[in-house]
Amino acid sequence: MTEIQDLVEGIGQGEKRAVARGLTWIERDSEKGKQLVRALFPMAGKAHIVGITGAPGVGKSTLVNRLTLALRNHGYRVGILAVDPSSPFTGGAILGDRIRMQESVMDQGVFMRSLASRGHLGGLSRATFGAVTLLDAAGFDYILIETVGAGQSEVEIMQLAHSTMVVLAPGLGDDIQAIKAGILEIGQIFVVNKADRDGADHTARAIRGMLTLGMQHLEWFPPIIKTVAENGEGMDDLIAAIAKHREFLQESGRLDSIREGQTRHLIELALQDWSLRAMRLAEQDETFWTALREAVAHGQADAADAARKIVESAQRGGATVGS
Ligand SMILES: Nc1nc2c(ncn2[C@@H]2O[C@H](COP(=O)(O)OP(=O)(O)O)[C@@H](O)[C@H]2O)c(=O)[nH]1
Ligand SMILES: [Mg+2]
Repeated sequence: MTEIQDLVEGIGQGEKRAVARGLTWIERDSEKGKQLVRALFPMAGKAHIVGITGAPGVGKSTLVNRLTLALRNHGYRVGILAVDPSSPFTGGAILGDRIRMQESVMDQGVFMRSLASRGHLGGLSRATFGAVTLLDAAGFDYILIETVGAGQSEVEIMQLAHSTMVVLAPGLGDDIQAIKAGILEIGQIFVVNKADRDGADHTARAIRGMLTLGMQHLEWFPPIIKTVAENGEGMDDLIAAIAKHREFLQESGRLDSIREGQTRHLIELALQDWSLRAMRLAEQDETFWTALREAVAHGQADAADAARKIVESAQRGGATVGS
């Protein structure tokens, strides 16, 4: 058995060590990691993927911890990904999160990993896609992805989720600002956390007002759930809201189209890899490459012609002079 087949089998059986090793491959964005994701993808598709986004400090990590405990009490297995491009694995914020997570981490039915950006374009969303696929294939029923939701790759990450939860807290003064910043469109469930503080009802009403204004035409009206993540209040309401949203996705056929979109995404990633490899192969053949480059520079060939020649030569297994 090859190393990858071995790992695929271990992951399929939910072995934590195989899961951890596979995630490391994926996080490095290595060729082996990509092969692994492609091999695991057909095994995935059962988990419910929940995105948790919101400004720093609203209580996302605390909420993820509580939600995880509540889901465990219902007998579900939970995979958690903390995505924060500004905090590398050893960074302070993530470290704090990890300490808070420890209660969950001790449990066999829970797996938690922080993903940090490896610096190259699209690397974070690709790694997250791979990590979600892996946890799904490993049989986790719920996959929770926590992100601050600021940058482009985080928007892409949110598109991976079946249900996106937007978390707000009263008294931050930026409720309306956050709502204006396009967060209405991405949230299918709104959470007003820190409901133990003054102003939670006000925040909930403000969200409801904005939703009512903009979204009468929608088939799914996002519920607004008040929680106190610190003591676990509201977790069962939250679980019920997620279950209801999944039902909606199932009945409306959206669950199938999300899976189709993921399949398309996987093919697109493979295509990007393949075309980049073709490009590198062409560049390694100096004569071929120089001839192509100069032809384009002097207008004797179009860039698209050059691209076609690169693809053709890669199909033949390498660049050859004059082809
Ligand atoms: N009063 C109150 N504080 C909370 C609640 N949930 C979280 N916090 C606190 O808010 C702070 C930020 O929480 P954290 O989970 O790290 O927020 P994140 O940055 O969104 O992940 C921490 O000090 C938490 O203890 C809550 O429901 N009520
Ligand atoms: Mg956090």
